[in-house]
Amino acid sequence: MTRTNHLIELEEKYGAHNYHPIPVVVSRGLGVHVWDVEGWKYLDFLSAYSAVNQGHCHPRIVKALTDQAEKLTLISRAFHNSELGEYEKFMCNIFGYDKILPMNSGAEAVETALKLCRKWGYKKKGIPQNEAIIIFATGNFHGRTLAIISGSTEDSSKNDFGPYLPNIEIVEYGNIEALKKVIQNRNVAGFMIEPIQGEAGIIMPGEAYLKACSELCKEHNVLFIDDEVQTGIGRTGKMLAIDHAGVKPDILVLGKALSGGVLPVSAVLANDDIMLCIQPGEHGSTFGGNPLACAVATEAIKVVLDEKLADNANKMGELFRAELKKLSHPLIKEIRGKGLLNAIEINDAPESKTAWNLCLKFAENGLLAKPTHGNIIRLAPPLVIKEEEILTAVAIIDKSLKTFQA
Ligand code: IF1
Repeated sequence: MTRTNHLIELEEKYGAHNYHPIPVVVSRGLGVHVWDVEGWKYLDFLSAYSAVNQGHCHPRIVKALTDQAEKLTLISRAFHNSELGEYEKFMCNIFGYDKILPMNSGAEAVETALKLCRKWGYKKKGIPQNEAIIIFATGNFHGRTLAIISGSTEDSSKNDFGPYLPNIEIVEYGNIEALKKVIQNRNVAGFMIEPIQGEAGIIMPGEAYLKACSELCKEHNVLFIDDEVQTGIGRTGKMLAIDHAGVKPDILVLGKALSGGVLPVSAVLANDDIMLCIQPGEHGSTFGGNPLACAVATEAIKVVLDEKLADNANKMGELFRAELKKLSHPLIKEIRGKGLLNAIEINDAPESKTAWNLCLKFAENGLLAKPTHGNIIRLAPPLVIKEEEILTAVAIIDKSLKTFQA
């Protein structure tokens, strides 16, 4: 039995069955590459769902981690810590907000944003107690907690996990008229949106839509909550995907690449009139704002800025899509994306195994990717990728597609 099979069997036997991974067991990573336990090398075109934007084991981020790990990792928020204040100042300056609230996972930060939005709704907007409404979009993905899945429109995320949180309205993503109708209700406190829907299959509603949403929110005194957990930190060619639309969200949610994929670090940013609605004792977490996370996140963001990774994502993304479009294989229905958040939509039914089988072929040929919604393959390498590696990836995709012609 191979080492790969042995390790997969262990997971199967002792781990919960809440995932169905591509059968590759990864044990090492550096930059855009990872290696499996058999020693095979791959280009990582998932980047841990855009958490590893800075590349695997970035030496500067790893150094920040190990340096801080030797000093202090966690003290809790019962006391101050030497790293937190500087980190908070740094983040507020970079993203242009008065305050930051540090959390750990993306879902926790989204939950925090929902709670903050409700608090603001009651304290500032004057919504009657327990009547605040939050609007979500169809096809959204904001995480796995109960509040969040209450706003989901995906059966697989939702079914058999009820009862759900009340006072959630759903509007069609990309349809401004739908939002216009629902936002009339004076009890609406917030509108939660991904500027590009990742899990839904890289769905891009366009900058005019996002701008119009933000204006509608302003007009109706509703908070525009921007979930940039997947699209943020340079991924789409700007620091935030919403920057393409020139929109400033009322509440900004960050996660994933905020730590370069080194440990779970997330954050919610807002100005004082919103953030100060939450007072001591009303929200928090044991690990949020821990000194290890602060040191790592500061370095992770500095790497994105120093290495101009957003610019590189923009350039490499253009090249990647242009090269992919030249392949014109009958299995390619559409190539789309922004920066290095891209997708190939496969010309076959979502129920078909074609995209999955193609990803197995990619792996055999040295590239890791995974389908979403059956027939969409997300292609999102670390932002440190170089031209030559983009061309290698396209060659692998081409070679793999060709085996499907026969
Ligand atoms: C998994 C998907 C991607 C997110 C946005 C919040 C969160 C996520 C926009 C929550 C998380 C995940 C979770 C991960 C796979 C990944 C994913 F396919 F599930 F939908 F990226 F597309 N907002 N996205 O995309 O962040 O709590 O996970 O830190 O395996 O569930 P988290």
